[in-house]
Amino acid sequence: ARRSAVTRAVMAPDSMKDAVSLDNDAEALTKSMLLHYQYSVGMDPTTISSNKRAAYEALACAVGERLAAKFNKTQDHFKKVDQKYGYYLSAEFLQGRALLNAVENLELESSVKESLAKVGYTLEDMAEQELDMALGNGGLGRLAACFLDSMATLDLPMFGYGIRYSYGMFKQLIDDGFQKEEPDYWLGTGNPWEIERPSTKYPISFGGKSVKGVWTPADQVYAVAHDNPIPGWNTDNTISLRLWGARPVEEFDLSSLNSGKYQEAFEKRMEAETICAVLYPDDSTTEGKILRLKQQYFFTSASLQDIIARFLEAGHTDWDTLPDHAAVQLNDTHPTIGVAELMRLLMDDHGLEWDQAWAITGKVFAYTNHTVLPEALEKWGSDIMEDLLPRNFEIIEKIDKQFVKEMTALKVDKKVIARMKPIGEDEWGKGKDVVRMASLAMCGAHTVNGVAAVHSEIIKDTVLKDFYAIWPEKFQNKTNGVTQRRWLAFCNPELRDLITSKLGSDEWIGDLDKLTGLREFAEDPEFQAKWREAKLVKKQALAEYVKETTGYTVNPEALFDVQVKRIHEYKRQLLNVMRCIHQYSVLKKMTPEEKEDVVPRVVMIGGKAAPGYAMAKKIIKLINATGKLVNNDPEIGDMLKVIFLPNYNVSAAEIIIPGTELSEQISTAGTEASGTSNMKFAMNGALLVGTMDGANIEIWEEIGKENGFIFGAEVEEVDALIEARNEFEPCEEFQAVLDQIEAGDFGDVEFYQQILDALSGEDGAHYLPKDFYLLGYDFPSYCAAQDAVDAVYKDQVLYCSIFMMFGCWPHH
Ligand code: B1N
Repeated sequence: ARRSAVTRAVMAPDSMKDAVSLDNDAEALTKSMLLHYQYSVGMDPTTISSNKRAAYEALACAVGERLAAKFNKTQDHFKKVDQKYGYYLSAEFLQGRALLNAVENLELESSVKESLAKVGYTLEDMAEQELDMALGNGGLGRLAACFLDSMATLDLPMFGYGIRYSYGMFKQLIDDGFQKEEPDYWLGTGNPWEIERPSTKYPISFGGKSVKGVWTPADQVYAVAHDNPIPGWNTDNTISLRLWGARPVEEFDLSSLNSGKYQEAFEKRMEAETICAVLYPDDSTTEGKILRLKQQYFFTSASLQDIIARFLEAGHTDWDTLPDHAAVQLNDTHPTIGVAELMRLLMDDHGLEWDQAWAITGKVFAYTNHTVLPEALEKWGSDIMEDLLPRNFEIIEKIDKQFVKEMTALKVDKKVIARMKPIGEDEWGKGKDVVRMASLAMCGAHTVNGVAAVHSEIIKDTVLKDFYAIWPEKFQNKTNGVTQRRWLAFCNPELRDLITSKLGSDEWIGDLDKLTGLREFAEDPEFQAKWREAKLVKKQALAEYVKETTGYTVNPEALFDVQVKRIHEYKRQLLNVMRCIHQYSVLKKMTPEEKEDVVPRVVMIGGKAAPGYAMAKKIIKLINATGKLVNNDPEIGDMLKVIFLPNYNVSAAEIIIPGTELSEQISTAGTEASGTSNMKFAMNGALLVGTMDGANIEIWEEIGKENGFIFGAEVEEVDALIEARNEFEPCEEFQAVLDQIEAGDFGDVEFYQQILDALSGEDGAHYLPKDFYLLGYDFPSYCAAQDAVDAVYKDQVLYCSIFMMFGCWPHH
């Protein structure tokens, strides 16, 4: 909907021409907003105070043109200095909302508030109008979004490249305790932040045949660029998240329209639009759907063509210098088809020979691994790959042959080569040949990294073990990080202002290590009191949010205990709710005197289940059923509340995380690659109860293990414990919870049978070995860790000083 400032200057009457200013003061901003209200949104100016949505759009345009100005300046600068660009290729970017982030980074807060006051709105009114840009599933997509923020703030010349999905992550509704999914047509109301570039487009081909390296495709679409400017903090540097949308090459077939065949006429158009229609809602699992491979190839090919165009446009002619001008980071294997695609572009479009192209390719790509779960490792049937991308498949076959030759020369065992090579037998797929994307990434990239120290070690012993044996020098660690702009400074201004006043400057917003300066105040009673005040404000806001979204009233004085993340067996929301059920029984048996001593607690669990993940959906139902039983029991009152937070997403997280006092990071050791909400909670002063897994370990290294609530089996013990599962007897309390579920306390026993089978059934009753995630083994130490939390919470001085230690966790 946005017109540029220039267009408006031309369109505006003479008297208004001087009004087109991109200054940041309230007067200039108000003028921009009012002009956009009339000319971009197309509304009668007298209606602005009664049309919130249109006012938001006008404000977004006014802020957006200021972003665009900085973006243009940045691109200009990058071109002049001809630096090396970094490119982050990701099938997911979980951006959330843009308005507040832009307003804060552009330092427009006071002007915007003043402008809005004139038309009767608050900044919150406007923020609430914006739909989340939910083009991601969870941690992996949000990591990509946090990286963009960091790259912009660190003045780096970078681009994010992804897909402009029309439908983002589904909306989760809770109906009688069950998850219901609704499509998220976020583009339906328009996206005022994006700049569409119809002339920046590349052809993307599919199907057909490749004969002797000459590809005759069956279909073609265009990938069209849409830039989403990403501002940095305390800098003018503004980079782009460039998302590709699909357009038909020919608009529609006029001859079939003329002969009355409307459907045929628009078929190609529909086909093109389908590619970018919807984000696959699987987190840490993959479904081998052709459309997903199409999506991956579509955005990867477009991005690589764009990268090459930029290289050529800068006047470079020596292809060997491409790696000096472009570094491409592969966010998991989702863009890994890029290895074959860059080879294809260099050879078929630009005339390079294989060896030269291969040397360049290896220097351009780096690969990040995000999971060790076998169900998430991408494999495509060779037949599917060959049908959809015949020329790329030919190239992969040659990479495969070259790899075998190289390994044979290194005297690697034949069996080992067979399980490593890019094309090989699928161990689950009845001997069918598949393309193994992680193997292709290992061959085509110069480095691979895990996302937390422990995870980077685990991949060396498990999924990438064979590659570690031959290419140890390729292995690195890059522990994940989060942006303290969105996750502390902007979503928790109360705490931000307190920290800034104590440190005497807001430099920590650009350099989190500066937070260590808070350590000396950890036991300062005045600071603790202010800290508690700030926390209470956020707890009240969270309590209101709970009321609005669930109808439950919770006491802001209780301990707020939160687990928010995708629902997955390995993340063990089930362990959490089982402890709640156990705790309920404990409370029911208490004498009135004992009850006096209880630390009241609100346990909140939120997250989406992949629509096809039956077990995860049953866990959601069990949490809701537990809430229904516990929350309505007058004997329990405020002592315990169990709440399921519906439709967890980025904007909900911005309310939930600041209001949390205890964060649950309780995955089975060795399963959560990193986790990133653990860092966001820590920055907002929450205690952490968790296992020695992912980035939890590094957080505890910083703050001292004595300040952690650590429980459960450690990575080294897990395999042996799973092995010994049939000899293991869980404790009475654990068994009692299972008995309660079996007794029907939470509804239909048959419905929960799968949960009972997974935990206690014989091997074979479930798709994984009995209690594969060690809930029974970890249950007693989990309960003990929770009791330790209660003890600390009672001693508010100790609790506050530990809070402060968490705030001091430096960022990597
Ligand atoms: O990536 C995050 C980590 O912090 C989490 O621990 C990890 O679980 C997450 C296939 C995935 N790993 N794999 C995925 C997502 C979508 C998909 O289709 C796999 N997500 C993670 C950031 O490093």
